[in-house]
Amino acid sequence: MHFTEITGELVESYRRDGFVVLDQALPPEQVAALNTAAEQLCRGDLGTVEGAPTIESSADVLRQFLCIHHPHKASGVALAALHAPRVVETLTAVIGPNVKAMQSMLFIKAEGRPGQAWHQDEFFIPTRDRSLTAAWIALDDATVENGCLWVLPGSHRRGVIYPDREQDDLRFDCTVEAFDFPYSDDDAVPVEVPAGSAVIFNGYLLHRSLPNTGRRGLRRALANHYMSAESLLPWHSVPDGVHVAKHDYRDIVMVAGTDPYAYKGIDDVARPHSRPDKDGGCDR
Ligand SMILES: O=C(O)CCC(=O)C(=O)O
Repeated sequence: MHFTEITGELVESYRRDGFVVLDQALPPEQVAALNTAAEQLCRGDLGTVEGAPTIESSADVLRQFLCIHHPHKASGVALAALHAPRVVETLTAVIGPNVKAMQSMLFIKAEGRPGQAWHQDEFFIPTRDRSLTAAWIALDDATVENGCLWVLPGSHRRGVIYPDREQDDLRFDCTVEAFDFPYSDDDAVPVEVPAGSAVIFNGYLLHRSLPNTGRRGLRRALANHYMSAESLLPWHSVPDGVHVAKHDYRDIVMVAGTDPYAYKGIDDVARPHSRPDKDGGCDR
């Protein structure tokens, strides 16, 4: 459901469906500034983007990227977007008073570029209290044609992480796909949103996107990830039992309330990097 106000009904809808749309989450000027930053990042004007493709034509530089991870590490505009007031207000309503961010992803997705197969974000970013929440902000109008998000409403409610496997479906990039869940593609609903609106969704919600099949045009979006500041984040850690349980990823940005682990300090380890798609091979 779409909301313009942060109400009890929004929270109820989020708990039931696992997602809500917050309309006009960002003003048009901020969307325009983010699109300028996207161009600067792709051109290399904001520093190195690891794994960036070799630029073949400076006119079409954006089209050569599918997604840049951690743009907030290079762009002040992307960093400011983590704090977007209406998004943060929604996050505190659905997560709690203390909220931290640990990741941003800037999708460029030009015509012909692939989507992401069914997945749950908590599979990749495992919080300890299931509080992972995405704010996926459309920077262009997102439509079925240009590859908007699709969701399986209510699929977060079991609190189960479904199995994942490699896939070679050309509609999707290199990311693994979730499978063996009790839903079919017929249960999926597209989430078409205008530029500036945010899809706020639960880390256990099954979602995917399809390729941009538009004739010409980008489908840009900024996906920011947040969680409760009370939970440790055993992310990017070596899987060796006890140490995983204690590990706490600290390259975070507090966006609301207080950080109970402030005494640990903040790390600065994440760097902007380009996500491979099948055009460039899936080696990581
Ligand atoms: O923007 C897209 O095409 C996919 C985004 C997505 O799957 C995600 O943010 O987890």
